[in-house]
Amino acid sequence: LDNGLLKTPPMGWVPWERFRCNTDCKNDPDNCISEHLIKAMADRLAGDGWLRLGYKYVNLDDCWAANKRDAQGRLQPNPERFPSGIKALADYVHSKGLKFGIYSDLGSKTCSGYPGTTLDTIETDAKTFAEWGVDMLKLDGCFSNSSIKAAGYPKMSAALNKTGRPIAFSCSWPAYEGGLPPKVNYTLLGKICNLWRNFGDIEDSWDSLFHIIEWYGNHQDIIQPVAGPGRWNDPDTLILGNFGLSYEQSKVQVALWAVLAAPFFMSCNLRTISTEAKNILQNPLLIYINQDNLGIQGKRIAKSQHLEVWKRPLVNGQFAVAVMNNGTDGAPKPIVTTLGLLGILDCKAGYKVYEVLEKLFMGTYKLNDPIRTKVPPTGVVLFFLRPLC
Ligand code: A2G
Repeated sequence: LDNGLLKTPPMGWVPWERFRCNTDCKNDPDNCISEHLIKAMADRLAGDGWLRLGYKYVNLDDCWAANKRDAQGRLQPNPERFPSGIKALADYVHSKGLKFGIYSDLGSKTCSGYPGTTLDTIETDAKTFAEWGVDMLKLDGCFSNSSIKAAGYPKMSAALNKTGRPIAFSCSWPAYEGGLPPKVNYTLLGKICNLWRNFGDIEDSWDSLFHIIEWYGNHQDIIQPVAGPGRWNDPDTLILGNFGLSYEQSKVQVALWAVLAAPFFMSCNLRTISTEAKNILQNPLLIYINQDNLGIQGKRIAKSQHLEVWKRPLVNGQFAVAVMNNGTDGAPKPIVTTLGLLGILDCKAGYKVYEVLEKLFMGTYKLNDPIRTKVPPTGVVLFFLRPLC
């Protein structure tokens, strides 16, 4: 969507994968969906070095709304959990230098059963969000059908534009239509949305993560060309820092998300995140790759039984290359490759090669020099290559 926003993939935090629809503030006050939780995460984003690195959005997901619209037909927050109102919450988030995102659903109800945005409330809701100071809207797709979606997503895009407030627009539309043409029109999505969920929801496991990676690899010829500045494929949130991924598996997610030019939306508890996960997510070279200004989504360029090689071209003739081992065979898999085999041939003088996630300088390589490494089971090696030319 050519609204000047999200020229690089958005970075920030969303509650859904980690906090779900926890509304029990009585028994679980620190973890229920409430202004208290959002403020706490805003404090962490601003205070613990995240914002400085680019993690600037703090978004609501489902379960913020009251069960009924107000007397004027506007969405309103649950009064117990958001006693100060959404405008005050957005102001708080902005006072930290962050941006604020909200969630609605194009349908009669949200996925968790709260009031949705119907075709005849689109204009009202867009106006309400703009008045509240919202910077991003995710519009989900439960409880509606294909024709409502076909009418409603373009209509919301236009309504947001009409508010005059820059509001990034995240569309769940393709995920509800199977993610592929002819049911999904990616050319249209690129015109009306800044990002879109192609596929089902991530869960806190390696199986879920790997399944998503495979979907992006298997359908890359369709989805890779449509991504670019202002329009991104969204494979869902970063789940590292939670319960399901090992250290090596956590590195797989960030490496692949960086190569895929995917949004870096964390969904973990920033108050208790481990130093290990924090160090992975705060790796400056990783973020540099994810945020590359060319905005070209990477592709899987080779696949054998357990190894996959993914490559993303970056500005100034640089590249990122991820080698993933999806096997569970106990020993790290030794690999030998060359720049020539990777198709990185432009600079005959050679390239400096770094391993991003372990922060290693591996040396300078010419086109046929063997590059040797080992890839742990369900693990990854992420190379950054900088030409000497
Ligand atoms: O509703 C859907 O399942 C969403 N999925 C998920 O991300 C979350 O927002 C949830 C809340 O009830 C998609 O947007 C595809």
